[in-house]
Amino acid sequence: MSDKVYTDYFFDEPAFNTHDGGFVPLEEAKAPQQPLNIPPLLKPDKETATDTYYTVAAQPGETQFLPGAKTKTWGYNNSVLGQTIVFEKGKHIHVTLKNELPELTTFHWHGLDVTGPYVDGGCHAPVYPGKSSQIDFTLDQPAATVWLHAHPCPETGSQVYHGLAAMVLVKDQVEAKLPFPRNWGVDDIPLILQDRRFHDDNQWNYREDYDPDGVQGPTALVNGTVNPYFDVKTQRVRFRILDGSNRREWRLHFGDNLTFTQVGSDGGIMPAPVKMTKLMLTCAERAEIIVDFGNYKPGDEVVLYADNVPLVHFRIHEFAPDHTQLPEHLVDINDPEVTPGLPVRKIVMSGMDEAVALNGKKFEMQRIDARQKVGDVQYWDIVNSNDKEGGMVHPFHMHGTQFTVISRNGHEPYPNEHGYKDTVGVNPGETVRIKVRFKLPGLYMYHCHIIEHEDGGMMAQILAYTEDNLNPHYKLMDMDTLMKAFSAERGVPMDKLWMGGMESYAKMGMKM
Ligand SMILES: [Cu+2]
Repeated sequence: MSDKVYTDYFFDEPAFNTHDGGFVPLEEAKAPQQPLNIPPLLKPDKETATDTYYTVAAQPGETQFLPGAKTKTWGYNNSVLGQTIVFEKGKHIHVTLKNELPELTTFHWHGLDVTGPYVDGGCHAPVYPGKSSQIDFTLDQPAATVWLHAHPCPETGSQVYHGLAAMVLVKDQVEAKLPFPRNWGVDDIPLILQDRRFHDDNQWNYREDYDPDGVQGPTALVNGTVNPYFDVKTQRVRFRILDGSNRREWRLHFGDNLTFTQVGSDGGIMPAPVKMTKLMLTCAERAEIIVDFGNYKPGDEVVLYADNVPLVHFRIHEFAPDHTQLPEHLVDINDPEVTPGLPVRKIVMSGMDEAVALNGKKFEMQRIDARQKVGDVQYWDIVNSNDKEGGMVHPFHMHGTQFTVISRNGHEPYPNEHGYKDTVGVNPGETVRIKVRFKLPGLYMYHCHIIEHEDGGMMAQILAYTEDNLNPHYKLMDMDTLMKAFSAERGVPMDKLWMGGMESYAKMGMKM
């Protein structure tokens, strides 16, 4: 492994969200320390040599985050967030999606190469309250840390904020042979990073905290734990970090500037490990890092910080010495040649607040914005047209595929961007070139993953087609059907229905 240790966050400092007028800084937790919640692994309903069956239920519940009243929350097979779902590459997976919530939701598999728009679970795949639906797929993608979250446009922000987000692990034989910790809850630890504001009686209030540039709160939650500690009982610990926030980007570092090693990004293990002391994640991005606590002794405490706010306290216990060295090369990344003759596709993310748009338009569920042939490899240039001063980093996310990052304003991508990605933070004034190939036919959304930006219309959809099916027909959701459903479910007349993203359309004089 290269001995170089990177000591910066890579992103352009003037664009950090700390400078934005609407920024809500994290506050140091006042609640007593609690053990870090580890979302348990979901048990399959049934498993055979070739097939695995799961039931994933979106359900309402109550969660004890703080002393006093419990908070009303939603989760997957859990009161908040979810049980962790494990998929094995090559197996045929069957999932029953149950909606036990009072309103419609969708089940989006963020980072999975599955066909859209139904299995992928974006806005066109509603499951109505009290109903369930079935999906099945066979995964052909490398081991990775991905996630499941609700995605009913323009209500994604509110539902994710309510707690509908769960970690999903893809496993394969390549990762299984690498010298990585993989004992779940012991030395293989999820860190789902979110932030919330607790109102009276410890309740969340999405509408009161609504901001078209992203909803934030001053209290950090890690796996739904306020002010967590974790007992370290092995020298090396692997952390699977997910930015599951609606808007917050997380700048992470350990006390003592402890060096750690990033081994994975969104789409799986990186070709080579990267040593660093600082890591910034934008919304929906994942990083797998391995931390070596070998220089500490029982009784020591190591703190993980977000900016300067303590996030997790690692309490060091006795552990057996571990001298495992990571190889210099971890996995091969298949980087296909660009298909000759194709133009570079240009995607412009523009505006702030209610004015956000993608290629000058707001998202429309019934409009297909682009087409690309399955198997073709094309460059996409992702442009953030905001000013360097006063702009935001837009995390650009694609459904249905993992891309590679080619360049940032013509320069090398960041050192930890050489693996597969499905989300990439684009600085104001920057053009990020990515290489895109769809393996499966379908209709796929691509958008900013500041969730209020996507709900506000910074989103579009592309048809990945095959030569023998140039114009597949999909039944797409429409605003009238959606509004009627929410109106009936909430017992609110259509003209009184409030969804955050709709304000962005209304203020721009547009209909969804
Ligand atoms: Cu954005």
